[in-house]
Amino acid sequence: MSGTEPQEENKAIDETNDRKPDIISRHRPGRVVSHERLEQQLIFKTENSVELQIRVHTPDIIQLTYFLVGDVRSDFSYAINPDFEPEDVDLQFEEDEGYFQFSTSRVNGIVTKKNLLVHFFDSDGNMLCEDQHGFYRRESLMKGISEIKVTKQAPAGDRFYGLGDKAYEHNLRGRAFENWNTDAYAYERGDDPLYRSVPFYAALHNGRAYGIFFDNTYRTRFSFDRRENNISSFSSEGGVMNYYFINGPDLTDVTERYTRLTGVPEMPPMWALGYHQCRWSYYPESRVRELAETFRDKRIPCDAIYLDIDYMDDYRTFTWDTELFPDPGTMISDLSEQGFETIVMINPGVKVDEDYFVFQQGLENNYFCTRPDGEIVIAPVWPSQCTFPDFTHPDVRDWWGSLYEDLMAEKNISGIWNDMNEPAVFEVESKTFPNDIRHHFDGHPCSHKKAHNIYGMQMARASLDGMKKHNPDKRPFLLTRANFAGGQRYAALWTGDNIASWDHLKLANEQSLRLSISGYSFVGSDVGGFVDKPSPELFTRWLQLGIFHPLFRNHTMGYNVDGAAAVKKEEVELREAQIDADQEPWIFGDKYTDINRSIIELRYRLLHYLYTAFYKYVQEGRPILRPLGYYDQRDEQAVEESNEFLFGDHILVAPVLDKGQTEVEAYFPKGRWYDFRSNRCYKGKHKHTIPAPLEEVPFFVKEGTVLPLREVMQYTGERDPELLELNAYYSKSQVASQLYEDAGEGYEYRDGKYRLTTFTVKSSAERMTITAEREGAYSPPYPKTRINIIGLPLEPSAVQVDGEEKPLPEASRGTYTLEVSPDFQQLAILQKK
Ligand code: MIG
Repeated sequence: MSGTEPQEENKAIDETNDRKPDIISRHRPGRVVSHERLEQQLIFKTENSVELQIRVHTPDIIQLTYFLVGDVRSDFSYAINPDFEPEDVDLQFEEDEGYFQFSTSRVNGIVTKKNLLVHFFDSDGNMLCEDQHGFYRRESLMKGISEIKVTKQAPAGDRFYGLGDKAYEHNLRGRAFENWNTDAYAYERGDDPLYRSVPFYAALHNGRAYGIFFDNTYRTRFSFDRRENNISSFSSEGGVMNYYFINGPDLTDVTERYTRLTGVPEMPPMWALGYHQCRWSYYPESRVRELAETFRDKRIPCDAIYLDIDYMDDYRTFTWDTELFPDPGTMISDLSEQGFETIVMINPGVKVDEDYFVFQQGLENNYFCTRPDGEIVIAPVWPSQCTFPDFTHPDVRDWWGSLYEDLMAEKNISGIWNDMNEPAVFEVESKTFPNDIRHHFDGHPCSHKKAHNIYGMQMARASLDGMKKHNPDKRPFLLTRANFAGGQRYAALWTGDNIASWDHLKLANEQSLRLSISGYSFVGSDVGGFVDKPSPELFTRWLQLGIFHPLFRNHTMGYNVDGAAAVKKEEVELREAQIDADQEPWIFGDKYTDINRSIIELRYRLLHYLYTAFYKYVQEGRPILRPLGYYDQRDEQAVEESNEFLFGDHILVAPVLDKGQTEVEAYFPKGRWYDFRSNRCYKGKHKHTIPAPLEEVPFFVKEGTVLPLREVMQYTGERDPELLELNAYYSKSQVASQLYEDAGEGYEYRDGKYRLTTFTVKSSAERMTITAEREGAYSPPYPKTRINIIGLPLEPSAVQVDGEEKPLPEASRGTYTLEVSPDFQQLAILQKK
């Protein structure tokens, strides 16, 4: 009810009922009666006891917290990156007639004296974000806080992006959304909430962007002009109104600053960016081995194979079904010799079974979640009756981490997949825990209302810590389903139980882009769709999209149709049932197998580029995937475009997302873009019709880019590459691009064993030059570098590499190819005099 609440007296008695069932109080700030400044903090108090604290963390990041008497005052946050360091800011503060004014070098703010409204402007005085009614809170004696809320102006034309995982178009305007982690099996477009909560959005107002991060773990609601009254709001069912205003002016700046505040993961192992094969479920062992061999026989690159729930002994987490997998250690090491990493599922529900060590340990140490009166909560999930570790307790996380010892240290597992950690509960309408369950919350005890949305995140944290502890030299790969803002520090995400439909293909892209601009770049969808079986065409198009998503995993629910529990049938019968539901890249016949192979190979060609984009994400919080509006927010057509996207800083992807489509009407944003296939160059700020036959992937490289290409291998670590290939695309203006390399595994890069190359392409009427500046102590294994010079408008007479004249190569279809040393510093190609 944005902005429609009547201004009521505090502590009004609810008079609609004679029996006075409850005492309701509503609070809106009145007149400011005092103010105080403490270094980078400003404190305002109103006549009716509302207190606003403004803390300036950097010139662009400003935190606002509202308190009332009796509130728990704590800075504790799971979301904020523990390594985030506020800066010394030159904060100006002044009192004026009707308001107070504060400013950093980049943002101005005012606080009104009459009613504590807060408005933000950029340093040139342009309005960015204005409170409408500002802060509001409603509570009652019987129920406590039921709503805390801030309402802001959402002028016509303002657009809203982000919010983590919403199966919705980019611009969120016109709708309200909720954050409450939910097992959303077979969700459809528009369904809300989904598996994870990221109470962060970015807004675009008059070409300038700002962001709001509402750091509150309760069920939160965001409304973006839902009632067409030009008002936006964010609210929660409890806790404290505590939010961050994040300045732009570019949308990408907002994501980067938010990501700096909430953190990034470490560099993944290179193999984790390869192709992953999953299904529910591959078993028994012979089937897994057959799968691995088929990949190698058919020469389809693959780096990882997953074991879904059926590998466990009756769904007991941290156990093996020894009939299906008599010797997992040997199987895993054999797979690893063939170049496959094994990833296994671990769920939070612990089977109630007095003979089961995980249950016993949890019970003995009081590690399980309890109700207010102390009884352990028991609820049905896969193993039937389960108890649930309270991952918000540091001891419980340590213990959970210790359970990974056998998998990590003994069996040399490479990755873990945490599922069902919303937490999901079967058979109840809420699909999750009751609200009254107690949590430790790292020393700030609370109910499930507060801990629900971070439960999965804390499980992921415990898993990651355990993985690292028990195999410290190996980079961990962790995938989680539920998560919360900041959880990108711990795990990659997939978009959950999607459906093999064309609309879901589009959604997979929208969701991955949205997650990426919300701080989670390590994302992807179940390629091919989880529910139902894709047509060969849909599958191929999905692979073509998937090669641009950082997590590239094919997954399907297989023969577990209608969500029924997997029934372990006789082996023969089982295989028959499975075949019908197969979704491996070779099951659609030879024609498609060849196409699918070449698509996956293309992903392997792009791995250096993706790895470098990942490095930038880790260094700067730079999102790997961005909608076009995040590339040029001043370009209306780019802002309106919903399917095309930027993959890293230099590749534009125009995916095919419709059935039967063989062309794309692609909008090219500013700059000039080379078609990777034909090297044809397209002018930006225009629409072009692009050929897109089924076997081709239309994508475009920005002029001036030096695009690194890796050798195709059957898995990323198959051998040391012989060659680094570089496609250098001509540009009139000076353009820089980078290549980040390290061992792709282990931590030596932290001791300087990495190599960051900055390529600069420059051109004039006389020459095109490519310079390479390098830092770091890593020497890449390849002895050769091959440069393909593309798009050259000159008629060249000579080539110089590091000052030495080289024979001019023959051009092939306009491309000049040269071999140079991997340490070359400058290459110049000269115009004929
Ligand atoms: O209730 O482990 O989203 O990827 O294959 C279903 C079986 C449980 C849900 C996951 C899905 C996984 C499936 N799991």
